[in-house]
Amino acid sequence: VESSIPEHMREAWKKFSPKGFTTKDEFESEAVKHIETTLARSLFNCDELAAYSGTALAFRDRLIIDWNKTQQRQSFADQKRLYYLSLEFLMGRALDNAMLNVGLKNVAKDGLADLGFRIEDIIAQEHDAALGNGGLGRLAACFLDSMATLNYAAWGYGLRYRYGIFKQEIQDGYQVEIPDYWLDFNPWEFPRHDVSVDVQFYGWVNKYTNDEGKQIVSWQDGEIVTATAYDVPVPGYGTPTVNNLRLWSSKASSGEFDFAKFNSGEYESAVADEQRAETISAVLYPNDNLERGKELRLKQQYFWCAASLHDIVRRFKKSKRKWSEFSDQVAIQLNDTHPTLAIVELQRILVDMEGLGWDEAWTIVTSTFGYTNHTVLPEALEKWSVPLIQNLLPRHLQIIYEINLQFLQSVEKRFPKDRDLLGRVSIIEESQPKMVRMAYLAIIGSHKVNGVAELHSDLIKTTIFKDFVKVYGPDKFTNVTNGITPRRWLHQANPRLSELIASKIGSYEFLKDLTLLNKLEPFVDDKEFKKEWAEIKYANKVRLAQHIQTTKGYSVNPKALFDIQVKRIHEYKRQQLNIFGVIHRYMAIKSMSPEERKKLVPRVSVFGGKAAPGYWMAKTIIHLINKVGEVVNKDPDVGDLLKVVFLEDYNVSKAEIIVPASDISEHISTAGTEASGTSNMKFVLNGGMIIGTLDGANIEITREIGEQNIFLFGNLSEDVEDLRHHHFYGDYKVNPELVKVFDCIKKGTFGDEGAFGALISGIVEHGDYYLVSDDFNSYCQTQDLIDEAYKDQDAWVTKSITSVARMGFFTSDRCINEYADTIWNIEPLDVAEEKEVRART
Ligand code: GL2
Repeated sequence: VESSIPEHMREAWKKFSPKGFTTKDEFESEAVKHIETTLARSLFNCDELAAYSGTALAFRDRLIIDWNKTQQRQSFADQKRLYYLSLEFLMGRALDNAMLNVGLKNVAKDGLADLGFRIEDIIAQEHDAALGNGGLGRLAACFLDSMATLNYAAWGYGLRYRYGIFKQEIQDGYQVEIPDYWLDFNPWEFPRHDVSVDVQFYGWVNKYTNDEGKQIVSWQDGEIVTATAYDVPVPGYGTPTVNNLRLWSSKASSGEFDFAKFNSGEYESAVADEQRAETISAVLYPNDNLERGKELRLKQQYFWCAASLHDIVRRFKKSKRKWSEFSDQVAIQLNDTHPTLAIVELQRILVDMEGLGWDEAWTIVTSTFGYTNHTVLPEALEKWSVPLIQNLLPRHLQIIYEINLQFLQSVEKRFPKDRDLLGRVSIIEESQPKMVRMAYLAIIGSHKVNGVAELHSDLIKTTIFKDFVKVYGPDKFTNVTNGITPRRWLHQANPRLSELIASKIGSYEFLKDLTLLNKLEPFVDDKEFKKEWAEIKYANKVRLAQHIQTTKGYSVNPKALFDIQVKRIHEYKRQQLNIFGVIHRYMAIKSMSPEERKKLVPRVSVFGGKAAPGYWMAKTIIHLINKVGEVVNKDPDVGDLLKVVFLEDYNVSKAEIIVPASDISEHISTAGTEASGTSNMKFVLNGGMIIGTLDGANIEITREIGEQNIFLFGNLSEDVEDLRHHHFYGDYKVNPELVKVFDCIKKGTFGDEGAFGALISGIVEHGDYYLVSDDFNSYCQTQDLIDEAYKDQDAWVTKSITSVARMGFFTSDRCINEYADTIWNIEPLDVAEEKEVRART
């Protein structure tokens, strides 16, 4: 690594290079300096937003110092790096996280108090960075946190959307989408105008033999769009490592913004070109577990893959190593199939641009990539039409066909008698039009394929990728069960619980080694400890009740059992099962005598989550929940016994308030449909119980915390197929209790019954694909068991503590170490020396 500053002048640099604040006074001085100079505000017009900005800029400076050093250290170390390619990074807010990770939150708290502000109010000023839909995007954010905390040299690569996931409002019970323009003031990104890549689209392929007799392939003409890098620092917890998340933004290339056009009076068309280019990174597609095959989405994917790959290759070439060493220096993980074109792009770079032979290049490619599958739902498996790719990426289509040809030839050789196999594993689906199956391309181009929970990883081997297990053998397929970062999801979201745990087990080390939570088990009978544990849960419920009061305008009783289901709204996640259960409960309460009602456990049913704007059934579910709430919440027969709350605009920062406040949370997907789920882990880690099906990571949570500490119900995944078959061909009858619920809806109890017709007919007439009726009985019975269990608060708290003590496995640190060992083959960097230097200065 070379420096542009001559040796003898470096002393001046060293003398003046900033150290970053550590004391309260230093923090105040930095914050005030930023408020007065960077923001040009004064003591007389400093509102909370300005105070947030000043605080964020002060912390940003602090992070940058460590960030620069980390990047230098990683360059010097010259070790293998991991690149995590994800179209989604659901980061949430950065300030609180930065404060906790550098260990200076209390300093900031006291400093802000001196300046006249409450730290909570300042933190709340920040706009969420909501560049993701749900679990998949949040997983990527947790992974970045763990990679930095564990000192891995790892970068994230994504898109800098101008609009993140839409904001949700509820109007008259319906979801309304509002654009999320989040970049007004974002102190956490650094535009790198000097780091850009020109990305090509359309055009045609010219193949010819040059004078030396070599086959040359060149992709010509078309349209060029420039990718500009925006870097976001990712601090680790309790370590000097600050990694980099690089997000690409699109703009017309200077060549493209055609000055000739401009001068000849075609101003409008020149500006239109410019806008067309900017459109590529303009908006996050708001679908979760659904692919729609839109050209702009394909453009996004290629734009981001091409920019990232060229950036990675550029960095590798600086090292002057041989190409054969590429995969010793570079590991690339594909977060779902969205970045699959990266495989094709690397092959293109190596063969067309760097002149490597096909086989040599392909060996490099396949030893570089790993692919994570996140779903078995057929509607979510990406396929792109051949004509679309042909038009947008003509050279890539040729390469895909060549990859497929070579692959199929090798399969044919090994399985000469199995003719059907070739059609089944072909990357090209012989439909009208032909389609490219991206998951197949991802498998063929990677050295490892992993699922995200044990059941899911088994299912992909026996269902959607069965034939590939035959071709490659089982070892190519592996499991890495998802995890969550305990820094954000315990320490930041639930500081009092984190403090109580630390006081019991002697330190905050558990935030870096979550298995240390098991030291809590000896205290399950400690009266004082249990009392404090219960008090903290109660305080968190009071906090959520206040949030409900301010956002919804009515009060709920914090002593009631809080039953929470927050996640994307999806038929397979079965919020409809939950709300039908709520109606069932409502009808039961209505039919009870006052004496009977006195024995009931009061309940607050909380829902939250966004529906994809085009997902009409999911929107109908939201509508029903809101209409049930309107009726139940003002029914004098019910009073405090049941409240139904739909919280608008569920996002990461709201989750930080909601998750610590649950008594019970619901993870009730049809068995075999939820690949993992990660909010289940967050709720249990915060001392909540869960009601769930034997699906995704619920199964492993059960194994870890014990069957007596979880409320399981419903059919098993191995029975789902038969049940579905029976719905169509057997003497299928809808559960009679559920029929009563439907009758109640049809009577117009919750307003216009026609509005909910499709929800009912989906179950009664169209085969009940998600098995709501099959699971309804066992769901309701389990809810009754929960009521009973909740009456014994002492036993409940015991379950809560025991469960938390056994949650060590579900940290994302464990995931990242597993990926590092079994897929990426990377080692953490030693930062001991750096830590010492920090401690001394
Ligand atoms: C998902 C799965 O649905 C979810 O179960 C899993 O926890 C996450 C992370 O692995 O991935 N797959 C997917 O397409 N989305 C998810 O949240 N959107």
